[in-house]
Amino acid sequence: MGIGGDNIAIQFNHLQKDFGLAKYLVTGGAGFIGSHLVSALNGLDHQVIVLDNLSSGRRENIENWLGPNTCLVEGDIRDQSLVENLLAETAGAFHLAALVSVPQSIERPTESFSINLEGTLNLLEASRKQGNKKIVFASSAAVYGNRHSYPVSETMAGQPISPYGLHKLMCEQHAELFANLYNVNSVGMRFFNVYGPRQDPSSPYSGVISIFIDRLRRGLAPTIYGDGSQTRDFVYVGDVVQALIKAMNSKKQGFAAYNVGRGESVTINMLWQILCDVVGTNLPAKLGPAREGEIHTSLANISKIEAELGYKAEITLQEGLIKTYEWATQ
Ligand code: UD2
Repeated sequence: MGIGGDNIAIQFNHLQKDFGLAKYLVTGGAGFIGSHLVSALNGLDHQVIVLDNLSSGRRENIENWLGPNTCLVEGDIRDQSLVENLLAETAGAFHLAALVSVPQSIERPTESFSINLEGTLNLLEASRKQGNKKIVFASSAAVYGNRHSYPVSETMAGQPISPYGLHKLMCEQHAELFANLYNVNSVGMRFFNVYGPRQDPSSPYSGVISIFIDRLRRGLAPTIYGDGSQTRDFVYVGDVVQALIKAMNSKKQGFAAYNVGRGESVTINMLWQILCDVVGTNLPAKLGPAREGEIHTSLANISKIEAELGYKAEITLQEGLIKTYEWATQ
């Protein structure tokens, strides 16, 4: 698989207006979503400092952009003085470094607390000390938990059912408190199921699309957990990058949370069928036991982010699957 994804930067040239040229900190910038953001920021002529401990991120993901405008600092988001020093050099931070897996957070709840919550607090605190630099951070659909009605809207109270969801909700609550007490402006981006080129399929916790595409490449049947009737709202990584940049660009004061999805619900059975159609195969999937602690339904109401940030999910699931499959097989 190649690095790919340069076309994503081209997609964002229209965002240059009003954004101004600046230097940004991107934590988790060598990871899947972070590396696409770094590419887009480079395409917009911004300077970027990437902070990544390379635990799941990879240097190769951003190799193409390292140079005079972009540097990689290997370090931990929990290192307060490092975070403060790096934020001091920038106009604001995109905070994507996290322990991102729901099942892993169930196995290692204290580690999730430490990385996801303490890491975010470090940045909020650094911002407070430095005259309130804007923080746009990755939150999650996991803050909602299982609900009785869908789609979910930002006005619904959080009812997380995993440590990961709880810790992301606590990040948002701290961010709101920092806005009220210290005027730190921040935005929590509630990512739904993000997919696209460079998503690593190698762990059992990897995103389902990366795993399914990997199986297809190797002519192997995937395992669908449960009966496959569970649904997800899949959003292409390019659309997520658009949302992140628009959030940084927004003039809104205080704290805001936004759903970042497509607003479309797809069952895992349908997802496999669409992928088989894209590839032109007819491989039946195996069924395995349902995963513990996971939500059954996920669907975002995206009217708030559309109205307030001008976000539009541009890439259909089929288009995104084609792009991702092409990248995986190049
Ligand atoms: C996603 C996010 C997670 C969190 C959560 C919020 C990813 C990788 N994870 O978790 O960080 O934000 O949403 O709700 O995006 N599945 C299979 N077979 C496989 C792998 C997965 O059937 O080989 C199913 C799985 O049981 C689930 C669905 O596919 O129903 C999506 O799984 P996932 O791991 O891609 O993402 P999810 O929704 O658990």
